Amino acid sequence: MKEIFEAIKRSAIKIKWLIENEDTGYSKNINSTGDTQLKIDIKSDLVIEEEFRKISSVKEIISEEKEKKTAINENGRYFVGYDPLDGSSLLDVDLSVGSIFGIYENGYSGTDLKAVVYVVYGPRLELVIAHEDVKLYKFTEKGEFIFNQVIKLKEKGYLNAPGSTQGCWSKKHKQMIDDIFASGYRLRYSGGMVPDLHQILLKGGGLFSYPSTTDRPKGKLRMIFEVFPFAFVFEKAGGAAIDGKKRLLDLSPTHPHDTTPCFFGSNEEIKLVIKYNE
Ligand code: AFP
Repeated sequence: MKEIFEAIKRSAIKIKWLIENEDTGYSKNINSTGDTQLKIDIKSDLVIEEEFRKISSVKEIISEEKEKKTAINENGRYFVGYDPLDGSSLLDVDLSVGSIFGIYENGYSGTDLKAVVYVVYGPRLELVIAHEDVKLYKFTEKGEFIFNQVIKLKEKGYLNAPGSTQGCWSKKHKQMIDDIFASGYRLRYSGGMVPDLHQILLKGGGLFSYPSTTDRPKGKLRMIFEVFPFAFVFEKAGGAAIDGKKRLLDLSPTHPHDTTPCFFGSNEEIKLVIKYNE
């Protein structure tokens, strides 16, 4: 596992360099989810694959940018599902973006997840490892990631990050979001899952939601690359993550790019989501 964390750290430093120096324009390719790939999405994906090819413990990888799984090392133990550059459409306006890595064993169900790493490319380069607990590391002038703090959610927060557009929400979901704001929560939503969830985690709690919508009944966010990894992080940090009713980590995808509605938060906010979905 340690060599996977180290490979991700090396990738993060290289991707940060790409973000600061490379063209953030579109390529001619369309990925499996139907998004036109940015040139930097493709380059970041290659950086990560190259680093995983150097180590022995990775058996297989599946990237958000690729349709199919890629075999790495027959004798490897872990399967890594990753989104090389999540929220990359925010790069042209210079907002924070991130990379997400789910480290699985045996397969790609929520219960196969053994550890998670995510990287935040913001004004600073930060990396979070969720294994036994959730640890934040900051990249320093020494050229390495230094441990900063253990991330622990409070029972209740004050931030609300509601995804998608209101016009596509169900009446029930709109009512819940309205009630949350009426009870004093503040809106914090950049459109980048990594920085939006990182903010909730570091500010003690709140709710991030991407529900079933009229245009996307199964939600937008992908189980293997986005949803399971953050569900794991939130649970390890003392919070919870559900699809509206069920625990997200109890779900299994039937296709690598399957999506699901998702709600991540501290315990009080998730209890509220359950109440509204009864
Ligand atoms: P992009 O990778 O296309 O920028 O999408 C980012 C993302 O998958 C995730 O990071 C955000 O939380 C979510 O989309 C935002 O979606 P909405 O704009 O529909 O709220």
